Amino acid sequence: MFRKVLVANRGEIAMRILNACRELGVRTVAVYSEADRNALHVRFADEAICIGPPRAADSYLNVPAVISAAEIADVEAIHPGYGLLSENANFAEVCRASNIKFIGPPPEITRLMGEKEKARQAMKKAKVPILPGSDGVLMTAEEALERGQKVGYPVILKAKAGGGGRGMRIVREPEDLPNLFHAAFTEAANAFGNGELYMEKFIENPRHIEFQVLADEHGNVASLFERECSIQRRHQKLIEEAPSLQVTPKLREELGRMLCHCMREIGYQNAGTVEFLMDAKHQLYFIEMNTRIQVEHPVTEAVTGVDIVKAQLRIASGEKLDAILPPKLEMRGHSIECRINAEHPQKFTPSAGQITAFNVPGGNGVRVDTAQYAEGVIPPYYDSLIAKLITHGVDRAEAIAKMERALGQFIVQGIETSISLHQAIFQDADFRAGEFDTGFMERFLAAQAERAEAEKQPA
Ligand code: MV4
Repeated sequence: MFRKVLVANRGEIAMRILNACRELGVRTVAVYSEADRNALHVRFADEAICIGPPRAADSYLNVPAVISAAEIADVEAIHPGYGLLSENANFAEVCRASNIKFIGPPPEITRLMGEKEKARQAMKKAKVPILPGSDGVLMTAEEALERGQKVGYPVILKAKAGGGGRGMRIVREPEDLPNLFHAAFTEAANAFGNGELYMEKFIENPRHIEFQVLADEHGNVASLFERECSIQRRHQKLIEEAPSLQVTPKLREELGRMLCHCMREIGYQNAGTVEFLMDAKHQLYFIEMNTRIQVEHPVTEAVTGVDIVKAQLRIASGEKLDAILPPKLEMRGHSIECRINAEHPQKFTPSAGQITAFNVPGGNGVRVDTAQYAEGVIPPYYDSLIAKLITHGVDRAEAIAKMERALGQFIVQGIETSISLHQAIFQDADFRAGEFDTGFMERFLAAQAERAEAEKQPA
């Protein structure tokens, strides 16, 4: 195991990684921006180094600053967490050149998966189902029209360098394609410095289901099964759960086997998440792969009993999966996660500032991952996630009951949070029945707004 690791992140995930290191007997180094001087990850690391001004671009994303801190502190490895530098292949390359182990896959894999159309073709080659679409990027609108004719409308244009929804356009009629092609190209070129597009058949209101994989550096791969992530708004997930009610034991087994084979073929290493869309016929189609630890990893930890962050550290230090994982991986019970954001519960505008009261729920089957505390301050510079509330029950009904109980005991004053939004979602009959897709939040919010309007003006 490593002697000393630098955590190149902040907030709850920095605390999560520090905790894993501490339990493994690994010394830790935090890095922080000037806005995070009083942050918990600074307090609980063995050492902490300020790497720059508040804006992430000037600190947490500043590769020379992070690498300098790693060299000064003499660490053996860097854990990037999620977001920030976690899927930056150039950063992973600089780590390699500096003789620092990047805790994640090799840069070549990160680069492959970052080029969404190449990832698609790699998965296709390994016999993982993909949606009908283009083979490679589409250079012109004419080429896209030709391909659209073959695929059949509606289709979706996606940015090769994209992900997370930017640079995407749904095309319902061939007449609309030329304009939408140019709009998507321009948006992608501005956002990613690369406008190249590819095409897929468009699935109306799909479910979003992802598989967690772990791969060691000796060619062994394991599937830690799936997570259901359809409750999202504008590509920001709000609630995740494991298992998915839509995935049968047979499908779980088949896809897990397929992914293990595929990841071995690609040479994948460390933790990864393979994202799928599920259509109305319950078919799963690969859309993209995330080469990092994910926000929602705790629901998988709850149902499998595997500490995924510790597994990442052990894999990166050369251990084999059979030494890390139990002999037989199984899912036990049901787990749900609510992302608690510092934002207005209906308008979704960010809410930075000073916390004045903070009560965190606990008890059997309740986990809270947070780096916030009473009298803490939420700086305006970073993402709005302030806590993750995770419950684990013998079944989904118990996980829901624990969540409702815990949401009622989660008190955050001084700023606005999404706690009341979660409470409303947990009242929803379709949500409770497990009947939802990626269109759920839009319908839910429209119905909520309509009810609020009706209350204002009684007929
Ligand atoms: C799609 C799709 C329908 N058909 N691709 C949005 C983010 C990006 N990761 C992929 N996304 C989608 N790709 C095809 N061929 C619908 C979405 C989509 C979506 C996907 C997952 C979770 C939430 C979503 C919300 C809207 C659209």
